[in-house]
Order: sequence, then C-alpha cells, then structure tokens
Amino acid sequence: MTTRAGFVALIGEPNAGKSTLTNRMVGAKVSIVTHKVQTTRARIRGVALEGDSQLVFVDTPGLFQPKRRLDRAMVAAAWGGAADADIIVLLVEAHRGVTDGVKRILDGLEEIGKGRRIALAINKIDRVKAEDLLALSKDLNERYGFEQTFMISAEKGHGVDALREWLAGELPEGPWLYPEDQIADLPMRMIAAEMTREKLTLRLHQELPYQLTVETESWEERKDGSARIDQVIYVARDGHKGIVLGNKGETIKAISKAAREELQEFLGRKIHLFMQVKVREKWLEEAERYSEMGLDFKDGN
Ligand SMILES: Nc1nc2c(ncn2[C@@H]2O[C@H](COP(=O)(O)OP(=O)(O)O)[C@@H](O)[C@H]2O)c(=O)[nH]1
Ligand SMILES: [Mg+2]
Repeated sequence: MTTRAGFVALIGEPNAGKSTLTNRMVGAKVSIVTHKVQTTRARIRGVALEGDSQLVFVDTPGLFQPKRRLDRAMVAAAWGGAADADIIVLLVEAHRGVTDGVKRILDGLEEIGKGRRIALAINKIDRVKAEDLLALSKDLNERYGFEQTFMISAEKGHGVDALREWLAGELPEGPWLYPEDQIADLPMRMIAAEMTREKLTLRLHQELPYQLTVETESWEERKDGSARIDQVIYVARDGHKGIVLGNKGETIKAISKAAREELQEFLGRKIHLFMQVKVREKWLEEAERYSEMGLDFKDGN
C-alpha cells in the first residue's frame, strides 16, 4: 500500500470560509468560525483521511492589509502557512468576486508562487447563480494559472468531496504525519481557549473581540474522569472588563456555560470551567501573549 501525506494550506480573505472548510474536511470542529472577520488568529491544523492519504489542512488567518501589530503577526502566519504547504488552496467568495483584497493576494501568489501548486476554490456557491460562477472562474483563471478550479460550498458541503479526493491524489507519497485518530495539531488547552474566544466573539460587539485574548492557565485531571480548567480572559481596558462580565456577571456566565457545553461535547466528559477577566493594557504588545496564540512576535511586527 502506498500512503500519501502532506500539508494543504487554505488561504484567502478574512471570512472566505477557510475555517468552515477545515472543519468540514476534518469532520469535527477544530477551528472556530464566526460571521466576523479575523476570527482565526494562528495557524490551525486539521487532519483528514481520504483513502490512503492523510491530508493536513492548515487553516490560516485571513490575508488582508495589516495595520496593527496583531494584524501583521496574523498575516505573516498566513503567508508562512502557505509557504510551508505542499498544495495551496485559495478560497474566493463567489458572491464577492475579484475584490481588491483578492487582487492583492494574487499579487502575493505571484511572488511565492513559482513552482508552487495552487488550486482555486470558489466558495459559497450557494449564494450565487451558476452563470455568474462560470464568469468568475474564467476571470480568476485569466489572472492566475491555477492548477485546478473547484466550486464549493464549505457550509453546505457541495463540491467538498471532489476537492478532497483531488488533493488526496496529489499529495506526495510518504508515511502519514500524525496518528490515525488525531484530528487536530493544537494542544487541547489551546483548543479550549479558542472555544471560549469564539463564544466571546459571538456575544460581544464590534472591536472588543479583537482586543481580548483567552489563555488556559491550568488543566487538572480529576479522579472521577472530569477535568477542571481555569482560563483567563485578557482585556485591554478597564471598561472592557465590565462589558465582558456583564450586569451581575450575566455575560460571563452565559459565555462560560456555552464554552463548557461545547468542550464537554468535544471531549465527551464532564468539565468544570472557571474564568477570570484580567485587565492587561499592553497585552497586544506582549511577546508572551503571541506565543500563547502560536504567533511570532518580532520587532517591527
Ligand atoms: N452561505 C455560505 N456561508 C458560508 C460558507 N462557508 C462559510 N460561510 C460563512 O462565512 C462566515 C466566515 O466563515 P469562516 O470559516 O469563519 O471564514 P474564515 O475567516 O475564512 O475562516 C461564517 O459565517 C460561515 O458560516 C458557504 O459555503 N456558504
Ligand atoms: Mg477562520
């Protein structure tokens, strides 16, 4: 039996559906998804099997024009994910078409693209008419020489099998990179923190989710099979703390409940989840916070 294995980087603008596609490929939720942009911060790897192939999907933060330090670290992580991959899949939103952001990514691909294998996946086809899709596909293929083009709906599942099967056949021959039952390459404490950050992002408005980060401080296994998890939510301002806590602590209670339920389902056991909110004005400038997110913190970042 010849096995194949390799890395498939999913790149695209924020909100293109990279995390949704990662989760669908893996068949489990390993990456958080919201309707808001810039939800994914680090590179998250989700592992999928197709026949004798092991596909490691690298879900990246979106590619956009970075302004702030965290933005720059995220965009660097996204391009880094692409550079390390065997195959790159660019996701473009069907209903948005060739935006300025997409044009900038195509320029970026010209730079790193030499000798790289790059496929196009037009996502969210459930939102457009078939004839518009063909025109968009033609337009994009005139702008860049993609190896293959797929029309998919990551959310509804259309076209995803064809993409996975093609990728599985194209990856290099070699032994699998992860044990057969592993679905994500992210420490569980980070997945737990991400789950809480997702609930915060869904619940809080505007800029606030961007200005907070979640870390799992301790994870204690208990004799009865349950676990106690302690997390800290770092916010940048005093006022934010009040918002996260909510009136009489209602907001944090609801967030904690939602995160705990999801974690329990994911892990299949009882979880005791404790959260604390800390004000750390400078967390967006602290190297340690970045390494906790799996991002590089560099001078000039
Ligand atoms: N209609 C539709 N929505 C989608 C599809 N794929 C993703 N979405 C939605 O697009 C939003 C962004 O998805 P996400 O995976 O977080 O995008 P990312 O920023 O590229 O990781 C979410 O609200 C998803 O539910 C799709 O195929 N069709
Ligand atoms: Mg994402």
